[in-house]
Amino acid sequence: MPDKPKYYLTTPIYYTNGLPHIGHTYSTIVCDTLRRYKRMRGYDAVMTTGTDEHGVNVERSAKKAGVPESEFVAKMAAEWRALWDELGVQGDEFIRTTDLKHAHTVQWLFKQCRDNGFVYPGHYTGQYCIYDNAYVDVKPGENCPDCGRPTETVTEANFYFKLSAFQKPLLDWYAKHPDFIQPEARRNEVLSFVEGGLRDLSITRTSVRWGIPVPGEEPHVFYVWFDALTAYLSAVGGPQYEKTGFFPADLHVVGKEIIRFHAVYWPAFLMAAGLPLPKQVWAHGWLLMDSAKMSKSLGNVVRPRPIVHVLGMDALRYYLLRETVFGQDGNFSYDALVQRYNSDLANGLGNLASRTAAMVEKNNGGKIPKPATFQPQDTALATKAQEAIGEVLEQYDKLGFSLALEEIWSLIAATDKYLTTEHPWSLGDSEADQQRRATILWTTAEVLRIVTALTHPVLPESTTKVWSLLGQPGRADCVALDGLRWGQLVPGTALGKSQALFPRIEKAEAIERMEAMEKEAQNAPSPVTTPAPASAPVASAAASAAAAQAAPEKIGIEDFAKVEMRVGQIKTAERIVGADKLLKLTVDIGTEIRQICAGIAQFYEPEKLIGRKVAVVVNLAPRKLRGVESNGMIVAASVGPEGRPVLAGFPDEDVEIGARLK
Ligand code: ME8
Repeated sequence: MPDKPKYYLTTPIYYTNGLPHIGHTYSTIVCDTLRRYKRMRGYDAVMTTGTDEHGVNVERSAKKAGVPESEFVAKMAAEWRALWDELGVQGDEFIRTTDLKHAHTVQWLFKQCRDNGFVYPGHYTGQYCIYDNAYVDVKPGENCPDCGRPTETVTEANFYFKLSAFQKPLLDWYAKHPDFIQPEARRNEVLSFVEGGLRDLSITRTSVRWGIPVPGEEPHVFYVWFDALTAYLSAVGGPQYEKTGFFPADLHVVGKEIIRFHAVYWPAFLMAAGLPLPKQVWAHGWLLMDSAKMSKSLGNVVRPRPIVHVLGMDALRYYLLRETVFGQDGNFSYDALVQRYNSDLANGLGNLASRTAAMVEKNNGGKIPKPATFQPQDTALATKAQEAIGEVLEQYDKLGFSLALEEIWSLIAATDKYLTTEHPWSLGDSEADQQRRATILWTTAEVLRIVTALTHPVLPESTTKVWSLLGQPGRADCVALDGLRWGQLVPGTALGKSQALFPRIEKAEAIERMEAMEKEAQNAPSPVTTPAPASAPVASAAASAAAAQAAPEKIGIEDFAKVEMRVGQIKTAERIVGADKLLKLTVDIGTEIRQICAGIAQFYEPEKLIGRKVAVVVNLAPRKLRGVESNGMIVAASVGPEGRPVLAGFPDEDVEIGARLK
């Protein structure tokens, strides 16, 4: 038997500094539906989803939760995973960017790009908050948007990726592959961005600790996007991708705000490394809440769990795919959700299934009847169903989920109408009536079988029940859609057990319950609140490498022992031109004289510092502040709302230079 064709698709790799809302759910459900669909079309389809776990935001969130980063991300990733399970998502690979295999792939990709001459060392200049240890997106002179304290213009050493070299190759690629970026509007947006010229991209950081180390170049860690995009490769074999045969991806599904990363940076990295490019990047629109993008930062999010608890997972899947045209923005409303549930699922599919089963039970002893002579109205419904198969598959192929579902529900509506017109319940016991009823019931059950198979990728839970209710062999997900035809329902098949599908629900009550649960979820403590026990396993070697440098709020003595602090004596102190808050010091730490920059210039006169004994962290990785190397840190208290630094010192005794602080 020939091998099945392979199909590889991906969701974005979601940030772990928050929990999923239904915007994230949307992308994931789209991919899960497509993966199920492709499998039913005979593909060996594989889907990757996962969590993007590095970077300053995770550092901060972990700090806020009072746990080490490795523990924070492990708990958050477990939450994301559990939710996808509850939504019936069958991701084949859940990649975490703290997985060791991922770290190796990122390091390998970097080496390929570097060996091919597309990486060079340089410096990055930006506004840096010395209190939060992070670059912030503000102009020189502006304060940190997070803590409100002054920022510094800082220059740090970085490795740059020669993105500028890929302007022409990318434009050539887009021209040769007109379907590479979808939809059209996003393609145009990317084209004009690339045509406008590409600037080289800084792909490492020395100001961030929580990241994948650049081998041999510590303290450099990879920029989160170089790290996260590579997850698509590490999930399917990494450097050995040829062995799995799934790389490059057939489809990357992303939200429209991250199209540039996927349609410009990612293909450029791959070209630089000599790797094949994905076939397509599809950017869908946003779920809006009150006309604004649903997002954690705006606080206007709706979570999937309350909806799943009240209406079931299929209801949410159906609503998301039916209500929004793929590629466009769509507004979320509880009202429309319950409306869809009652009209399309309870009264539509659910009602058709239960009344068909009840009629077959009552009139034919629970066995699919044998049809007699088909009348034109039976044949008309058969034709509609047969045509629907073709149309629905075509729409699924184009990611036209809402149109596919519209087509299926139009078939359900036609069948309801057919039953109303043919009213099999009012036929009598004569031979002719029995035969007519058998024909109508077989026809109705056959529509239901086709509808069930076509809807399965979207409604996996309920269609599995309908499939067994119809007594069909195998599982609904094993149906070969390519072989689905009108007329395959075998008379005499015994119906299976009837199970509740979509019980009708009162709209106001459903909304009230979902809103109450949403409120509860918003007020619930974060899933990550307790400090890690000393023996807590770290997420991975990559995480532990980074965690070794991290400083959680509560740590064991062995962690504290990693910080080496010594008594130092300031030998020289001078201001730095252009950096009015920084002083450049040379400090004797007993074994050597170190150059250290300290953000104390506004509070200490340089001359008065000479000879002063201070506490120095001596094993900090060196970094550049305003282009000046700083090799260690002077310990100071941060006093008052403006964070005035007060140097720690030893007024009681003349301590020896180089003595260790324990
Ligand atoms: O951007 N409507 O992660 P993220 C529709 N880690 N989709 C939405 C949405 C909304 N209101 N809000 C979020 C990142 N999404 C990076 C990705 S990939 C290598 C790295 C979906 O957690 C949408 O797919 O911010 C969007 O692109 C993604 O979640 C962003 O997730």
